[in-house]
Amino acid sequence: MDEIIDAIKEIAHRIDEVIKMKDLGYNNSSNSSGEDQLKLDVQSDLIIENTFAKVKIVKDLVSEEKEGLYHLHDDGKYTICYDPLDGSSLVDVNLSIGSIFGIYEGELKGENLLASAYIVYGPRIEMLIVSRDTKPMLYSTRRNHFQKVGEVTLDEKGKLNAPGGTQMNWTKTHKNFVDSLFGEGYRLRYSGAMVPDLHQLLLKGGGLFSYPPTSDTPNGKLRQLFEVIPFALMYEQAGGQAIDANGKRLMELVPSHPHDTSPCFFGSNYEIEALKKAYGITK
Ligand code: AHM
Ligand code: MG
Repeated sequence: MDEIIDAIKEIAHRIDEVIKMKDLGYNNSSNSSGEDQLKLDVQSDLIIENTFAKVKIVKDLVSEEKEGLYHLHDDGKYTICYDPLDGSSLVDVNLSIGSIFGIYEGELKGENLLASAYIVYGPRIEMLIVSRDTKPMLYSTRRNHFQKVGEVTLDEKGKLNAPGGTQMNWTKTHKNFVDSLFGEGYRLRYSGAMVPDLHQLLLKGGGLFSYPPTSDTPNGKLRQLFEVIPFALMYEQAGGQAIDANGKRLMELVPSHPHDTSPCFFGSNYEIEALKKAYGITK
């Protein structure tokens, strides 16, 4: 597993370099800047593919940028499911973005996720790594090298509210619940990239990140294998909870297709218990 972590560190520096080299689309139409985004996504995907191609214990890759399974090594043991550049539409406005990795063994489902990691490309490059028997560990870069900062733990109750999706498409139940949190004094923190948004909650004690079922996306927007399940492990191991709109643990999801999505709620215990009550979830 150390080899995979080392590869992820290498990937972090290489993608960060590509982001910083990218031509800005400020003077172009949104269309041409959109094409630039696509190129950056694809470039990041290639960096990840080429780096894991050198790691013999990696059997297959599943990427947001690829249709199906991408085979690497016959004798490999692990499948890495990843989102190469989450929130890439925010590059042109210079907000933080990220990469997410889920390391699975066997059939691709929540139960078989062994470890996960994400990288935040912000003012500094930061990375969190977690496994089933560790707390999330934060690494931050100093002079281009990752240094261990410490374990991350969520408080029982947070102060931040990160509500995803388009409000006009929310259910009444969800709208009332989000409003009730603001009524309790929660502050809005939502950038539109799940990596920095979930990272902020993790480092600031907690709160709630939600991407509910909406009338336009009844199955949510975020992908199970490389977005939802890897972050579910982070939040559970940090002492919080991660569930879908029926109260099912996201770690129990079994996707039937690599790109399946799921509604998702990540938070500290207080907010998730309040959400269950608001949604009428009894378990
Ligand atoms: P992307 O895969 O096109 O980058 O979209 C994923 C992003 C997440 O990072 C973020 O949480 C979500 O989309 C935001 O969606 P919305 O603008 O609907 O709230
Ligand atoms: Mg994404």
